[in-house]
Amino acid sequence: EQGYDFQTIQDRWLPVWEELKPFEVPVGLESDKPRKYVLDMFPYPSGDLHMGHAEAFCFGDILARYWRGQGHDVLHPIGWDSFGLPAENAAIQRGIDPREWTYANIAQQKASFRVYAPSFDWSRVLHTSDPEYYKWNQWIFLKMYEKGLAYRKASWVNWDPVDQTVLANEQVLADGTSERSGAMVVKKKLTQWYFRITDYADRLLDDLDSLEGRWPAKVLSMQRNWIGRSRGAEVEFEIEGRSEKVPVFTTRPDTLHGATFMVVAPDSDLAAELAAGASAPVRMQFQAYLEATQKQTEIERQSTEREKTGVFLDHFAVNPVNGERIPVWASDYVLADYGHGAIMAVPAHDQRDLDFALKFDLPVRVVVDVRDEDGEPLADPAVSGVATSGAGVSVNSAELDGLEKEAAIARAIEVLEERGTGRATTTYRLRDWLISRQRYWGTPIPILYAEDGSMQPVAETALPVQLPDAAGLDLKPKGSSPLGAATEWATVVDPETGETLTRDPDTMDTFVDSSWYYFRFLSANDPTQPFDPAEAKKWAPVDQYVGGVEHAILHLLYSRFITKVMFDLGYIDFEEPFLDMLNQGMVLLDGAKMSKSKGNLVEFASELKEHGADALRVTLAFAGPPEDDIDWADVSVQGSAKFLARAWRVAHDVELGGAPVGASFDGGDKALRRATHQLLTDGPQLAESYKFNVLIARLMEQVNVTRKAIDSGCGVADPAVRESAEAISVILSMFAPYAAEDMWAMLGHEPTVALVEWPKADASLLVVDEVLMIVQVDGKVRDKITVSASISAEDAEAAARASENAQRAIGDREIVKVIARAPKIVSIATKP
Ligand code: ANZ
Repeated sequence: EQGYDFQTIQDRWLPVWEELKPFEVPVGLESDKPRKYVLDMFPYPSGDLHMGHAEAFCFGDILARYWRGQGHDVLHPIGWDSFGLPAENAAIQRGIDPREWTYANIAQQKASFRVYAPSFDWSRVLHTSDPEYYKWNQWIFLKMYEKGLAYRKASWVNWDPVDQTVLANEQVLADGTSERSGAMVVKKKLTQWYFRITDYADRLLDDLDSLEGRWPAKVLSMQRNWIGRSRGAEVEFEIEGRSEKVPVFTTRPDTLHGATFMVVAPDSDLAAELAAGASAPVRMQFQAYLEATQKQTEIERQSTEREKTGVFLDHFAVNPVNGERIPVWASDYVLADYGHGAIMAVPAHDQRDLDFALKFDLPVRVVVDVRDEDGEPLADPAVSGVATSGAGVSVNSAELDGLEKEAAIARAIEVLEERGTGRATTTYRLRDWLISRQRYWGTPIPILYAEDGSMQPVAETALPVQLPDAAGLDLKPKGSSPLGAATEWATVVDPETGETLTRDPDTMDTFVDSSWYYFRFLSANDPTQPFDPAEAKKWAPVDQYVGGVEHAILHLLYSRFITKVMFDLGYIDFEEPFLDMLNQGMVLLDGAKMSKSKGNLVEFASELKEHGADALRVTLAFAGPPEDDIDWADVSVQGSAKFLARAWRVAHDVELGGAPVGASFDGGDKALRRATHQLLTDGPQLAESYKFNVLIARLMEQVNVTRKAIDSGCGVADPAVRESAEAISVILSMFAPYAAEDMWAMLGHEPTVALVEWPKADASLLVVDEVLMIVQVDGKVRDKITVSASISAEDAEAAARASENAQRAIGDREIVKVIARAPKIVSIATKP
């Protein structure tokens, strides 16, 4: 008989589980059990699984297994986010087909998962690069197009000059470089497809309230800031010589009387139009300035450190509240795609405007009397160089004079509305979602163009528009999609009209793929629809989502958006896709992020081989709260293995000499039973608040008390030992499925322990039947002694009299009276 050996145990149970398929939940399952949908953010097949995957999938699996143990049907699917640039770039570098590269990596990750053994339902596997999947991306696109939620527009985009592709704002790092290639991002004008996510800005913002306390606070605030709702007013300015009025967005309509010039974004259409009507030298100056602006990142443009620059556009606007002529400038601190791309500048009360006014010698007029805490007026901004941007009372502002900020804003809006020159409005930082990518390895956009440029959607019955073979295509980035060169693919003859049509050559942003994959899992193999609404009613939304905080903004925002679109289309009856979310920390080494380039990579595959799946999982879960980073240099996988061996030994001892399977636990050792039932009582609360490390510590304690009971207590034959061993096996299966299964078998049960419900905690066993009794001598507490809760008055008195501390306090005085209030207190009175 040999001892605990992870390899033997893995080899024993893996084939059994693969035969049993215990985690498959059939589509159409009818069951009275409550349900949970537990989902891990699906992996990107960039190579083999790494330690980050090991950690994230460990936590997701703990929760999936926990809910099964609580008697739930659990849907815990897995798939691959298998389209995207890295596959394509790697393929270009190695001269192989991105498809081959991708599916080889998927196969490798599947093989690693097989041994690591997360409790996935393998019957619902999906890969977003399969036509059976991306067909439905195209279907969603067509639905969005029908609803006016997908549209095309020409705009300045962030362009990665190395990867030769468009980047979302979020992919441009704070230093202006591309998150993908590290190159400085430039601006380029392109006509592309957008999803109208801005139509959903209010709902996306307001519905975050329902996730309060369920999503990490940090993620909620990142989502809120990203949407960036700003309430204010839209004010229309007339520009001399132009028939159309120009609207500006301001949060401070109360400062309108202090607007002494107007600034437009150099890269806006308005700036180009105004410059076109200016003198030749102004036109040239403007052109040069525009080019300089386009080299700046949005962050540089908004920096308050940079000296202000600009060009006077040779035009004047008219301030609608006082008829004053004010000059119109172009400056890069005004952004083209925020508000209306033009502002009314109020230098006295806005620092950017003041910096600009002082640089170009423009007038500064105070219209708000702002004071310090002592009630003293602040220094004149024109002199101090510091704008007074705080709240105060309006001055020099006609009908607003004497009003406090909020009242003044409200009154200013009323006045604007009365005169028809402005109105209350709300602006958002959120931009529409640019989904066109000029790359090969993605979902083709299902749109056809006629020779006259008009477009028509591909018929739903003609989906999927399949990606052509990569063979013969030059995938190297060159600013237009490689698909355009696939002439045979790109050219379509309309069967009805005989007209020659051309396919849109772009592919979709891969965030489209991941924005709805949690729906596809519900009907992963259904060729007739993206998902079955009846299945969604059963399982969705996702109860528990687990993944990295790096997806705090985009993926979650897009998923929330698509969910709301599905709701509006009538396919589902809920509006938020993910109810509870756990963001795991990172796995570090010596305090640093692991990476190949730094040479500090701990390879998941080699760790798995050396220590086995169970020890790795226990180590990851025991290292600390799951939200915290784990430093692999600080953990002890050996320690985890030792704990597993100790736990396993307990079951092994019961197998050899314990109470028989099915034996009644009544009458078993009380102290051990109490420990077991305390663990069963506390476990759920710990698991549901993600305190996996604490739960493992409790399991360790339980193994220790059980070992003591066997070796120097009630002995292995006591039924309480079997009860404890079974509880350990069931709870341990959340963390260490192999060891737990082996224990369960040694305890005489059939596989699999993963589907066994936790034993019910018996509250009556928790009643503590020992208490601390106080012993007083002449009114002073002299001792506290442990006695049975049901001790009699006589026994209590005897115990008190026997106390050494009490005897010392009594000395040689005579005891005159003893009052015993068992089991709480015994008071002894003496005669001095
Ligand atoms: C006049 C004014 C007076 C302003 C004042 C502020 C203080 P948030 O809060 O971020 O929404 N603004 C408007 N559109 C802009 C653009 N495209 N690029 C750069 N700045 C723009 O900021 C709104 C304020 O930012 C607006 O209110 C406008 O300046 C400026 F004492 O209007 B304000």
